[in-house]
Amino acid sequence: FHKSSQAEFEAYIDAWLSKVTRKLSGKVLLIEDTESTAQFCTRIMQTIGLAVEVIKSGELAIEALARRQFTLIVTDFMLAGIKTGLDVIRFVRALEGRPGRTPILALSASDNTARRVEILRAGANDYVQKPVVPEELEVRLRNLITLAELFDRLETQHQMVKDMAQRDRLTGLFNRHRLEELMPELVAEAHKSGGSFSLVVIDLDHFKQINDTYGHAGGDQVLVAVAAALRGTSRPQDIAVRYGGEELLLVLPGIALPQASLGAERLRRHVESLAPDGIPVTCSIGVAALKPGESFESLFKRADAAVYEAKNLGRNQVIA
Ligand code: GH3
Ligand code: MG
Ligand code: MG
Ligand code: MG
Ligand code: MG
Repeated sequence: FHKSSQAEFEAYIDAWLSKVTRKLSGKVLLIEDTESTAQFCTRIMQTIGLAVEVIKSGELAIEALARRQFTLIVTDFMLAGIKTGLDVIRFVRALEGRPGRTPILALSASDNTARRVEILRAGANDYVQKPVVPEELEVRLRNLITLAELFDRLETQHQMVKDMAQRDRLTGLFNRHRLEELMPELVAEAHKSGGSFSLVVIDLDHFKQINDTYGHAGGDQVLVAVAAALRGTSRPQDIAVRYGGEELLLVLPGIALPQASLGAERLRRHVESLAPDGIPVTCSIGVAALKPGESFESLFKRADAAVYEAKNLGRNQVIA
């Protein structure tokens, strides 16, 4: 094709384009110093839907790759300048770690097996022998992009699973497991900085009665509404947790006891005014602030004891 006439090439591309089933999308960085090869490969890649940026030297490619993300990298071995395609591959893989996110397709002019092995070992995912045959370039690009898409989807799902494992399904608040994961570091930080640190424990009043009167679904609605109220009053650095059935908790880094008590009282009044689905609900709240050297367990015991006291004093109140 390199030697055939432009008209023949156009006809070939047209015929081939009509056979391409799924167009790809994304931006390719093509690192190629030979003008004719660069143009040829660009044309093929654009035909299957890819945007292409051409860079002729390894030095400039490394500069671009340090600043920008590409869907895929296609690189020649010998380039304009001192750095080779191998240097570019090593740079990308050092930057991203292994296995890298960005697929790399190497172009090789020689049929030197040792060099191909070196390039693949450095982190290239595949290679195409020059002169480039359009169908081969297309199918190898397609495979690499499909794999990269699967990798992305896997990562998204992994993130979702991780997120689900640390949250309560009903309320979306963090669960007790996540609380236990977070507390040691946060408490140690508070001790180190000498900053304030408060804990608010909230227990819904007569919740069993709510369930008995309005059904389990009614009780669930109440929990969801109170959890939303909790989230609504908290800052980004606060940690709202569903600790148990109808026991919620708010960790307030940097907040001293008086301020935490005021916040708790505001929350208590807000819950009292909620009446989700017409269901009257109140809560009893215990507040405690971390003492020097105190463990989270000890802080929790004190806040929980305050809840117990609030219950004994008639419920729907804050004890600090
Ligand atoms: P008190 O004012 O002393 O706290 O009384 P209470 O009834 O709220 O406390 P108790 O601990 O006796 O009952 C808590 C109830 O919460 C019992 C349980 O069935 C209910 N519960 C726990 N988790 C859920 C849930 O996810 N949904 C619903 N609807 N109810 C729940
Ligand atoms: Mg070259
Ligand atoms: Mg109880
Ligand atoms: Mg209760
Ligand atoms: Mg309870």
